[in-house]
Amino acid sequence: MKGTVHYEVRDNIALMTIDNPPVNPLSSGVRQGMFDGIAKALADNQVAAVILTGEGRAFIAGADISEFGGASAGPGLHECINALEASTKPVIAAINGTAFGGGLEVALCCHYRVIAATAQVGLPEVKLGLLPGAGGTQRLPRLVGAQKALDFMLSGDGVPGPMAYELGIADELAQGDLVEAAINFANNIIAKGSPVRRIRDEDGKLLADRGNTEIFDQARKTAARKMRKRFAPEMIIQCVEAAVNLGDFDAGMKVEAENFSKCLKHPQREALIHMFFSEREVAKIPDVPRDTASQDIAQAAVIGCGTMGGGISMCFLNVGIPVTVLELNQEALDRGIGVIQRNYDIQVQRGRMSEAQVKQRMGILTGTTNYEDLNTADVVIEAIYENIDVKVETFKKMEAVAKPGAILASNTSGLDLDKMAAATSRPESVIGLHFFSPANVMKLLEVVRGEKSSAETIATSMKLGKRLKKVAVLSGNAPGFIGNRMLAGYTRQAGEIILQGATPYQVDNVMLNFGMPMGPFQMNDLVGLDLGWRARQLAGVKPEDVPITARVADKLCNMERFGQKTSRGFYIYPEGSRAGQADPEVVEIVEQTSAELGITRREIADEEVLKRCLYPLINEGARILEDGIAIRPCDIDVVYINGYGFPEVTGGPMFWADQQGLDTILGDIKNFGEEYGGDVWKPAPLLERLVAQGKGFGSLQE
Ligand code: 3H9
Repeated sequence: MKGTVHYEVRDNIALMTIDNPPVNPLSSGVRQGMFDGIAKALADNQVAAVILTGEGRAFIAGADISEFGGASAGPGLHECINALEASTKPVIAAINGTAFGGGLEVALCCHYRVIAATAQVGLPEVKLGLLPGAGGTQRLPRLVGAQKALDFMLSGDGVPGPMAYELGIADELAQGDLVEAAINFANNIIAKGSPVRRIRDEDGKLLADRGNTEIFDQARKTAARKMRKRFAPEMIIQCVEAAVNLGDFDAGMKVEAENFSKCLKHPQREALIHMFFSEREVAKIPDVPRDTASQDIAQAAVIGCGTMGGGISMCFLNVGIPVTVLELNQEALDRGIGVIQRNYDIQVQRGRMSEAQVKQRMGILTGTTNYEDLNTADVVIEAIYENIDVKVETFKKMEAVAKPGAILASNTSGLDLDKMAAATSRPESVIGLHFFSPANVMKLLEVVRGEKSSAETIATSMKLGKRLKKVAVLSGNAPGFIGNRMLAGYTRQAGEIILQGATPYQVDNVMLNFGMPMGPFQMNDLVGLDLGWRARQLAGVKPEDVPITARVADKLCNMERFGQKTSRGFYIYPEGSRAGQADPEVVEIVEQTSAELGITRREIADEEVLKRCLYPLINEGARILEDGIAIRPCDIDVVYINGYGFPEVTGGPMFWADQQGLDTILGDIKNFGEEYGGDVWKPAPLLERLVAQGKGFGSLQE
């Protein structure tokens, strides 16, 4: 059995301490320990009250997610919490740290809750494709009302101890030692002879909400907007509706159990739990053990204060790390710092930040035009434009001033890191830190290891990623790294499909329906069609040598339709709007381009569009694994979900591919190869091998 509960009696109080490191999930041993502990306390005449608390940084992190889908020993969670709630002696939860999911539900079964200011409570089940299935959907609305309970459960976000107290989730905010505060609280109850308080028996808040359908209509609208295509939110809303309308606790629990079971069986649940573990797995690097020494990053420097440099600087400022940002001249520096200030001001206007927080962040930002000023930074990141020669020169300048041992990093999105490392005499300190735009928003950080990057440099960079609140994934050094290398096939296919008969709007709609936040052409408009067009002009590429998949975009650029920035690209953007409208003129340009290329257009089914856009990702993903650029399939999934908007509910491209069946995908890839030819449809050897063995990508991680 996993985990345990320590039991001790202090005077007239039984103290039960959950011990299941690192975060005390409700594994079999914990459930057994709670079940036995409460029985023991009830049988002991000396005991007048029970306190339940957690060892270490968590109270209880929730149900043990790793037990889902398999058989588990010991009493069930419901048996345990029913025993706690039914106790005739008062049970007090002393919430010392994180009380999430089943953890908060256990606390809600206790008769009272005392919380530490540093603790956090939340019901994050929705993020795992689940609902609070241990009475949370029935007890929380009784405690705080349907509206607040829904906000809480649909966002899945935690709230700190003081807010939990304000909301009425906790009865006391502890000052000083938590267990002592809980003992005092218990003795007060005993002295007053207060009855045990069972939330299940309270219905005042529910009666106030009965008949108010507006709460649920609003919740459904919010869920449709913020959690598009998710199954669990509607299940949660139905449970709270049942709590409010049925009134009877056990009848509400029945609805909760039915809906929990539906969520548990849903493929989204499996995919989201795969993501939960994958985001933690990516931190594990076989040849860089967890105990590898790492450096403390107390100061950072960023070279370049354009879109990327400014965003990267904000990442550091947001977590309190002082930054020196360098630009070539004062004008560019002022402009860059002005943009950072404006971005923070917008946060204030939206109520997401206070003036004081902005002042604090701007107070630890220093601008310079002098490389010498970078000499105290523990990490120096270049974020200048993508040109290998300029980057090599920049690395020479960086190393000339950087202090010994400082990490020298490049934000390149695909250039050869080893060439930059070779320009320095300390290649062991060189690493790629590829942030995604907007850097202060996007969660992904691709950490690129060069041939000579030391274990210490890698360990420091991965830890830095976590500190910057990013999901850091290690990639090998090869063109495009993991993400952009895979993306190339996707965007090229989209370009080809429109020449063969689809419209850009059909392709975008197919990808939107799949769950992407935007389609490939909407993405092109956002990034700017002019980037590729200008690069081709600078390189002197003749019109006839422009890749056919870029021909339409180049024609649009010749008409000064660069995308969102000029209010016209593949779409038309009405004044101030980011929502584009389809444009018949673009369809004409596409059709005309097909004709020029001698391509006969035909109707292309949505299913073909989807397969042709997604399968190149999977085929290339297999090659990336084979080349050792990504460590595991789950690393690719984490990259695609956090950096490229791949829908989280699919579990990422490699997990999704396993769910579709690799044999079907390989068959389609071969068919597309026969029909369209090209390297993109040459099956990756790993894909063929896995199909021959009847295995999936997941088998590579077993
Ligand atoms: C639920 O409760 C359903 C019920 O309503 C109904 C049931 C009937 N189980 O994140 P960290 C592991 S659903 C198993 O790096 P942090 C994690 O994998 C659950 N393992 O630490 C990692 O392992 P490793 C609702 C878990 O301090 C290690 O613990 N609860 C669980 O950054 C450390 O984790 C949630 O959704 C778990 N529940 O963050 C909470 N939780 O070291 C999910 C963690 O081998 N957990 N592990 O890689 C979290 O949000 C964060 O882990 C937490 C700690 C905030 C608790």
